[in-house]
Amino acid sequence: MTKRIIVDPITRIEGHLRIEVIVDENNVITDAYSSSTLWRGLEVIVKNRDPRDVGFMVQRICGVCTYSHYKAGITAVEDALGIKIPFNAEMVRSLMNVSLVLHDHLVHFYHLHGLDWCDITSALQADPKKASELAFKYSKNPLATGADELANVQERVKKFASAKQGLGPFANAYWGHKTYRFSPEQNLIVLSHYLKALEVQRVAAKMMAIFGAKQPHPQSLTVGGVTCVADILDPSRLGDWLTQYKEVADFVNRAYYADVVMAAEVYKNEPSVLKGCGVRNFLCHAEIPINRSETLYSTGIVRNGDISKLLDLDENLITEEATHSWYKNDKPLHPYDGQTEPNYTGFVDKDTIGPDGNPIHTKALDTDGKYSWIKSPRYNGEPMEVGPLAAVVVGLAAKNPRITKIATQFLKDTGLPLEALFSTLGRTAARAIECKLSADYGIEAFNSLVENLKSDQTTCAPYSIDNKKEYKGRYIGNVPRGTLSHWVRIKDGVVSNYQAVVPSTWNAGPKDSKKQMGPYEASLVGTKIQNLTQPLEIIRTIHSFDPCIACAVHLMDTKGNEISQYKIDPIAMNCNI
Ligand code: NFE
Ligand code: MG
Repeated sequence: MTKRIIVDPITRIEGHLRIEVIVDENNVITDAYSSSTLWRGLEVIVKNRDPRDVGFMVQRICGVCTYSHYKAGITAVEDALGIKIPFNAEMVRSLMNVSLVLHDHLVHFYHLHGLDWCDITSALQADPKKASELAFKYSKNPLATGADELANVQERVKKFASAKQGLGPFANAYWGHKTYRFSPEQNLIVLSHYLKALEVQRVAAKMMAIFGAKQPHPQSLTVGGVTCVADILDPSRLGDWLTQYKEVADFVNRAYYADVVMAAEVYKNEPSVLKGCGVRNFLCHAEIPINRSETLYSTGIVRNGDISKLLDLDENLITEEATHSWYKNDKPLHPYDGQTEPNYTGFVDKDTIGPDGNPIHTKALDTDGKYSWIKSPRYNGEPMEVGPLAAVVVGLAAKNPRITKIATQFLKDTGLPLEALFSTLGRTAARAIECKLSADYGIEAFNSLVENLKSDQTTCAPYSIDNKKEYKGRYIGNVPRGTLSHWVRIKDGVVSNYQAVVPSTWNAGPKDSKKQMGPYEASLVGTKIQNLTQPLEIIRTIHSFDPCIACAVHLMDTKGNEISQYKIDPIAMNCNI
């Protein structure tokens, strides 16, 4: 009988993700299955709707990267109708994108992924003075790490720990796990930044609301341009964005980047985080224009981790298939012809050996059949990793000057070889590099906007829809979790087909008909788990992708049928909700 470890749900992510792995007698993962157990329905909902409404609806795919789907929906329709939006609108969209990237990556590193690297209970044993001095090793100008400030952080967390609810949001982690590597002082530095990041992320959210009217689910994009005209023409609103941008960028450079350099130093000797890159093909698409000719991100494909060769991205080679997904029609289809017809086949009974070594009878994924609500996107028949690591790898291959500068500096600051990027640790570092890209260079879009406003105040392009004509168009670009594309067909003035191929779909999708694993699955194979009842290594690697399962599935049961039951023990969770 095989030994099967099931982690369900993976917490500190968006949505519902289940991971099942098979381990050998040495507790090394030999096979892995990634499954979304959540079902939603946005591609179907926008059918037969006015294409001008699509952006507002598809942004409901997700509550995290709402702006990404909003912009994708609007831009796909603009592409279909042949609309070229004014430069001011392009730059304002970039400023909103910069705001999103800063917010999203900060929250992910500290509040979703941080506790995979940082042992909070150890921070309570630290000497604050020593920690304060140590912070200068990782930043010339460290943030939130004065000795008094750090002592105060310890006091706050000790109060938490001794209160009725125990460690509160920090409870139920894997404290004392042997693969935690930070010293007590290093843990205290990260903990102080964790708390500070709670304030800074609010500033980043406000940045989005300046031009978006609100966050999440901003409101100011429209087919043809943007509607936030009064904000663009008001110097005090522009000034607000700039002040907030500087505050967040400062945190990225003095805290986030410094903490990742520190993590690289101590974790470069931890074998379990130096694996975790099973699919070595990477796809990225240009995004965030900062002037009339340059974007922060580059377009292309890198195969087998070979950054000496940048391959052109041919959009015709993108497909999605459903061999192991709960949909009808298993065939790989290009998204313009994609289908989204559910075909739920459920779980199966399995005899297996559990983490404690005892035989168990359990419901498990039907791994020979269909086992996920996520489809399997492929490029030219191959799986691709998308996301910050892909952005950095493709950026280096494309000789993108800004990405190359930051990535080269990171390798210099840490003494790591390039190969180290192809790992769980590298993926987490790549996200910091990507965040720094927006923190250091997002200002260029701001300057381009201000300069252009001196002679041109246009914010929207006129257009018309001919109901007798058929249109098709797409958005393809890069959002915080990787390359996102939306594909629309318009007929009789309404949407006739809509498909979203989403970053977490690329990464979290199940095997395909050729048994090729997607990036989550492949990243786990070969990892040794120290303690099968505490599979921190699985969680760390999966978290390094920053999963968003709402995005990955973007379907829901419109009849309100029960899909599955979740039993949560509030006492075990140790929280007071
Ligand atoms: Ni729901 Fe998203 C991003 C998109 S998901 S967060 O970034 O698109 O992969
Ligand atoms: Mg889709």
